[in-house]
Amino acid sequence: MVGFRRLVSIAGRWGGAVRWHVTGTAGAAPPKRALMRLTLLSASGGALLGLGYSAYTHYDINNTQLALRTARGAPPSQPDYDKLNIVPTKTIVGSLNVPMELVLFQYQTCPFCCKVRAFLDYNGFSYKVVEVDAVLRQSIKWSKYKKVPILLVKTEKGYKQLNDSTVIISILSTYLLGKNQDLGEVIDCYPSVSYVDDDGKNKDEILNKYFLMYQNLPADRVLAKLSDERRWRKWTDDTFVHMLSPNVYRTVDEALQAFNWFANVGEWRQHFPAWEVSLMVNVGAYAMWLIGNRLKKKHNLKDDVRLSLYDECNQWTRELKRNGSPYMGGESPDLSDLAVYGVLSSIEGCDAFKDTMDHTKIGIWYYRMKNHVDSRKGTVAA
Ligand SMILES: N[C@@H](CCC(=O)N[C@@H](CS)C(=O)NCC(=O)O)C(=O)O
Repeated sequence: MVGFRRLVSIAGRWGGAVRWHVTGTAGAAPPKRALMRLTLLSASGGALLGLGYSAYTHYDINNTQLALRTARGAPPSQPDYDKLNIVPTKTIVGSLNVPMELVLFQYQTCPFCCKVRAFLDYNGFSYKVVEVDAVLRQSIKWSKYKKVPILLVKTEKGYKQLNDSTVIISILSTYLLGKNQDLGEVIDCYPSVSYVDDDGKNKDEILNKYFLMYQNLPADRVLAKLSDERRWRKWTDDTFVHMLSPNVYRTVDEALQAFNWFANVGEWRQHFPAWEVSLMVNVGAYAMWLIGNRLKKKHNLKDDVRLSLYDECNQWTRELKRNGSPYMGGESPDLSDLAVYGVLSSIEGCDAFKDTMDHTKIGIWYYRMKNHVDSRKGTVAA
């Protein structure tokens, strides 16, 4: 669920074309030692953030260092994480043994947060959850980044704040690929680049956010799989997720039903004052119905928005069939399976979800995924 306070601006931002330039401090020192051979694997560069970067098929070390300089040129000021008064609303216990403590700041039914939880649960991470109130957003007041999910990670070296679902998943996946890695060094592989968008606004973006970092170049067969995985992760963020709002908020009644479900699964009545819950449900539903209509046009959904949702689900299941395996990742889910599953799970209590299960074949894969995620099938033994 997207906090409605900012919805109009978010709607305006999503999918917008951007003009960009690299900013940074010239001559800043390159990283003392390369954590890894930063192999940004062969990419469909044109797809990368839609920045018109189609000429790139391979990123090399020089390119990456340019970006690293950018990130190091102007280090953002950090809040004093130790002084934050973090009051978790839930604790999830998995059996993955990693030397870090995680706190996820989230909205329970935000598709991006669901995507992160699907990843964390599947891999057996233990983590605390802070349910953020969508109106006042008190619990993330300390953060300059104002969206959820935010993952705060505490290691023996201190705190790291990870923003953006895709970034969180790529960083933790890269972390899991290596043994005894330093999280800070993994994070350094995902530098932020500043650019100015078409509206003249300053933006920060992590250009390689769909890439995992390997210490050794994987075999060609694996490279091809990784490229597919990135493509479908990106499709989830750029296309699939945009099917949700116009469908869930198709009518005022459906929007109200959705918000009541959000209130239940997010346990809003336990965590937030009654006035705020009532505001979120009633005003939120109405606002989202209006915005859902705008998003329908913006993302060129069909008149009957359900048909667009079914089309995208069918595209996914067709590809699974073509793959000839239960998951896009083969015999076990990969990050694209987790992304699509996570996003779709965010509307599980809505009519749109039920209709999708009735009118498409995605349910077979979906419930297989649910079983895997809920039983933490991806947990790697210590
Ligand atoms: N690209 C981000 C998008 C996150 C996002 O848009 N989150 C929404 C909630 S679904 C948000 O926090 N919006 C700001 C607000 O609610 O004020 C990600 O993948 O994490």
